[in-house]
Amino acid sequence: MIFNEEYETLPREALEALQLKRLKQVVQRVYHTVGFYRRAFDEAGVQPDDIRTLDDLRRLPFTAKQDLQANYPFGLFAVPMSSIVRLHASSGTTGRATVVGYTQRDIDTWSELMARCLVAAGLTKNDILHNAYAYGLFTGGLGIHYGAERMGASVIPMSGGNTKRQLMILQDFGPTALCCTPSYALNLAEEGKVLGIDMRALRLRVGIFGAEPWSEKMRAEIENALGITALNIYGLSEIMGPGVSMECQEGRNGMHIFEDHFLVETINPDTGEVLLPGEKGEMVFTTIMKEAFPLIRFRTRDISRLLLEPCRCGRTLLRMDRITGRSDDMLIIRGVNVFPSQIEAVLTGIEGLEPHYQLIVERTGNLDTLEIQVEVSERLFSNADEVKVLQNMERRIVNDIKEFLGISARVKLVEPKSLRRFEGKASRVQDRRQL
Ligand code: DLL
Repeated sequence: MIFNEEYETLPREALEALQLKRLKQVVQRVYHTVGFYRRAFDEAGVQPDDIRTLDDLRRLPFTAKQDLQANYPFGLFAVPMSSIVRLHASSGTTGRATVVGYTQRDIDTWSELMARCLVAAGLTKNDILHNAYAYGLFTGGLGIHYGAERMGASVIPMSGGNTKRQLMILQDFGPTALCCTPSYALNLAEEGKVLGIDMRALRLRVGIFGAEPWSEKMRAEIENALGITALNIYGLSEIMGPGVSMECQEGRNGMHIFEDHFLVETINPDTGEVLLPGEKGEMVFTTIMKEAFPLIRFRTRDISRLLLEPCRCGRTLLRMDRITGRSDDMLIIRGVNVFPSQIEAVLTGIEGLEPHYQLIVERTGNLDTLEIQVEVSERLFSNADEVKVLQNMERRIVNDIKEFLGISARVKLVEPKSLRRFEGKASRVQDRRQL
């Protein structure tokens, strides 16, 4: 089934005509309402009237996450605050957080695109959807919730955490669809098994998983453990939240991008050069329908490629492959986006620590773990006959990391000068997860 038959199956020519019309409008609008874009376009020597074809998109400058941070919190909004009905933010409360706003029409659009995703996964009004994405500033919970209501499924607003309760609801309410991160799906399966629940015998038949990288191997594991079809959903707060692209149950290979709302380009992350369709690189999106927070050529830092073969589901929308990496150092730990620089900011704010640290990320069972190894200063170390001093310090770091970044870490204080030093670019992260 296709939620919006007309727009999801447009012939390429009609789609491109629509895209061009919408692109011209959004470029005019941001130029006249957002100081940042006016300056950026002027600097690049391009005016809204210069956009005559879709290829002219390339003449516009990129927008980076740093631009969002520099205009924190609302500086890039293209409408007055009175027109904003919802705010969300990407995870991380220090430095790197980005805030996004929606008008009522943006919420309606997002709900429709999420409804398209759920219908692409085979959901109908008769389905019950267990939504275990976190509700709150994170876009996952509410984004999926509104989409489910829009297409008419019964949504259970579980939110994240409390696995035992989740398992109880899964048994008692009999949901037919599950939304959460892929690692949490495996975690649910594992915990269920421990409690003696036959997870394959639940009514679940389909799962919609995303918000973190996963693999075909994980897909097979989840499908086997839960007896379901597992599909991939992609999105990011800046562009909208979940629902930028979604795998269909017929194709199960790559996610259809809602190109009537988002223009996609693939670029070489080092040079910014636009690559040919199908070549692997960094995905760049331009929103052509958003009112409150339009983004022109936003660099996602996500590495993927476009899949050009037509899909048997009948949608004409291009697909993108799984995300295979990032062109920056962002980590996603238990669904929370974390930059090493955010951890560094917390560590350097604590007296008695040296700016030498290592981050070790592993997956134990199905859960991500983060260990922070950090050197203590000579002074603290020589005063540290009392084990208590070091223990207190460790506890403080754990608390600060939890408070500022929302993630649980293990902290190991190490002797001064004991961690590896780097001659060139420091490589402070060891990501040992094998997905
Ligand atoms: O994770 C939105 C979302 C919610 C997507 C629920 C899917 C489901 P952010 O917190 O802003 O938004 O994080 C966005 O997560 O740039 C990718 O690096 C990563 N990501 C999202 N979906 C996938 C996926 C939400 N399917 C960042 N595969 C993005 C791999 C993904 N990585």
